[in-house]
Amino acid sequence: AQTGQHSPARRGAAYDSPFLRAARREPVPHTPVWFMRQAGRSLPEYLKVREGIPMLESCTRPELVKEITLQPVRRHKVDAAIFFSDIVVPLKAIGVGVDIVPKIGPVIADPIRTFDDLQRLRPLEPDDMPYVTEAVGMLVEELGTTPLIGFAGAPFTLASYLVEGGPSKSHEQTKAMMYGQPELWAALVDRLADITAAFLKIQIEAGASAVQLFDSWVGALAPDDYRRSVMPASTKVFEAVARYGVPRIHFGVGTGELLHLMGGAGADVVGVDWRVPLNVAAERVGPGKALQGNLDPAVLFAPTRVVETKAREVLHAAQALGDSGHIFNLGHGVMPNMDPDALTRLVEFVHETSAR
Ligand code: 1CP
Repeated sequence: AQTGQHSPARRGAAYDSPFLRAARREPVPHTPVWFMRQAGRSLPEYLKVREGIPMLESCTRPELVKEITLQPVRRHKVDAAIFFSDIVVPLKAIGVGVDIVPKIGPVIADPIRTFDDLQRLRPLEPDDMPYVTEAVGMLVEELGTTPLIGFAGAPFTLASYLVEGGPSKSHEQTKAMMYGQPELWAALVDRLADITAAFLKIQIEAGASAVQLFDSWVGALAPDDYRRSVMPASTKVFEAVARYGVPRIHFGVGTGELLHLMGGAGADVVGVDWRVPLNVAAERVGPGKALQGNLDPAVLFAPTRVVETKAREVLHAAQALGDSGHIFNLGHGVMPNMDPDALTRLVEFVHETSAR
């Protein structure tokens, strides 16, 4: 009975786009490129439409979400759009007290520290976020052959915000729970896996043709701890969306030592930060997976010829993958003070240099 919903990507207008072809490791006319955090504060047109509207509220307004998601596609001619939302939107949708504070990031009113606190993490239902279904539907219609990437925060990264109460560099409370109360930790990340899987499903059912699971801060862990304490929950997320047949991308920062395990959790495409050259990453991840990355975002602050030299190095290292299987991106997100014109030029350069 589910067959009709199994593979929207197969039927979608974006199915043969360079981005989706590369994710499936099929031949491409040029290396596709998009940027993590391509929408947002680097764009004057974003700052204009967001004026006076708090971040989390903006995520609940479909017309606004559509406009912001399309802005970088129009401006930079990137090969994919990423849905404008945030990793904490599903938490807000189930009633967790969370706000996004300017210049700080997500702040949690009452951090999760005990088994009792877990009761606040109830399952996420599609009816909790009708605005997501509506915005994705409108976007897919408008984007035509350009794919829309849905996304979510992975259990570890969400747990870090929930346990710490906000952004953290050391993740000390999070690790204290993981090491000191393994049963509580396992229950926490398992609940988060269900919420994350539900958020991804809502986006896929509405028409997203790929998904990216952001485990931005998991590079803080050693491989054995990742394998024991994080991988089961991330695997659960990937398995929950496997039946849709849309490419699943997995990314984190500082994950050089974890790339093999992150691929093993069930990703079709492994995102790589700038610390590991793509030819080395290809060896670590092993055959059968595409790679995404990995120009150091800070390079964009250097002169154009330097950006081009470094971008060429990334394309060259990606040749280790063979003819396809590379999606060009930065090694982490676009920074708010980046010159958007430098990004537009980079897209053009990657397209021209990689044209087959
Ligand atoms: O008012 C604003 O403009 C706030 C800035 C902002 C924006 C534009 C936040 C707060 N979130 C977002 C949107 C967002 N968040 C997107 C869509 C935009 C796009 O990519 O084009 C995405 C994919 C995210 C995902 C996200 N949020 C991640 C994972 C990606 C990554 O960069 O590693 C993380 C860790 C967050 C948390 C978060 N939300 C906002 C900030 C500033 C942060 C990071 C805070 C921290 O350092 O811990």
